[in-house]
Amino acid sequence: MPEPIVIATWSHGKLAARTALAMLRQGKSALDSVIAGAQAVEDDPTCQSVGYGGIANLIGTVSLDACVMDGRTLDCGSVAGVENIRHVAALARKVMEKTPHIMLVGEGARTFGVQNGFPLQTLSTPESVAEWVKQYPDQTKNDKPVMPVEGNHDTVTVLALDGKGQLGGVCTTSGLSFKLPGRVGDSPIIGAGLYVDDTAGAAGATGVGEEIIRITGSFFITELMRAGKSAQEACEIAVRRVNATATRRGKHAVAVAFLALDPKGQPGACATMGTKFEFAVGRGDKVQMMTAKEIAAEQ
Ligand code: SD4
Repeated sequence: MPEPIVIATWSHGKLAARTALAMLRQGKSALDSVIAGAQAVEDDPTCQSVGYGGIANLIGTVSLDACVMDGRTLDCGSVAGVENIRHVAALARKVMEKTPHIMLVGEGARTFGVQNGFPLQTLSTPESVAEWVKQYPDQTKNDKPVMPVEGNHDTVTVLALDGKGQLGGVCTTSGLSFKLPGRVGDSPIIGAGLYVDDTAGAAGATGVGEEIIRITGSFFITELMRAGKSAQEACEIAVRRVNATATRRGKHAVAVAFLALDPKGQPGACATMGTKFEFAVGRGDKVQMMTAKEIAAEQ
């Protein structure tokens, strides 16, 4: 039986990884564990990029995206542009379990949530409103989203391998700060923000979603692992593809990072240059913060 492992993006990934690791160690499934981990961050108002207290869009509304995927069955579910529901990872799971569909958006997703017992609430906190006002004091002078700067992109993407050798993954986010109303990034898009297949591996993303969607980042990494690349090599190739794509389009480097786990639980990570990417790794009885360089050195 494999040793369970969980990896989760950014510093608040530590809370997600701690929550998920405790469950994995009790024999819970990868999918149950990662969703509980993501939900702990959705509940944390100090995390201003996920769930309750998430940063608002251009017009000051918090609008959440999430998806989940089960590596055993390839079952997946997703919600996008959801307002007033905090636990969007659990909502994405409900879409997966209770509907013949994969993705629900906007008002439809919210109505489905209400029908399934998810409470409606404001997702803004005094702190998140103050942050929005501070960063974007005069919206009347701007008609384009302000592109993210370091620290403004903090999706929680959690990948785990459980004791039965099954993989599960989740992404949950308020998306890019100051996004246009209706904008959806990579996080709820199966294959872009997340892809999980026990027979190949699991991959997830964070950063500027447009560039992740452009290369179908997570599916790309998973298929590279299927073709024999390690999780680390696959993440590095995907980052090179992001860079090459940006160069070809005459753009400067963009902030994107990937995490991956192979079917045996070997992790990989890579980020574009200048992205101060860190992530939590939970294995044994410990959760530690690591960088892509540190995980690469372990290989
Ligand atoms: C998005 N990828 O909406 C998300 C933002 C993000 O870390 O990852 N932040 O494009």
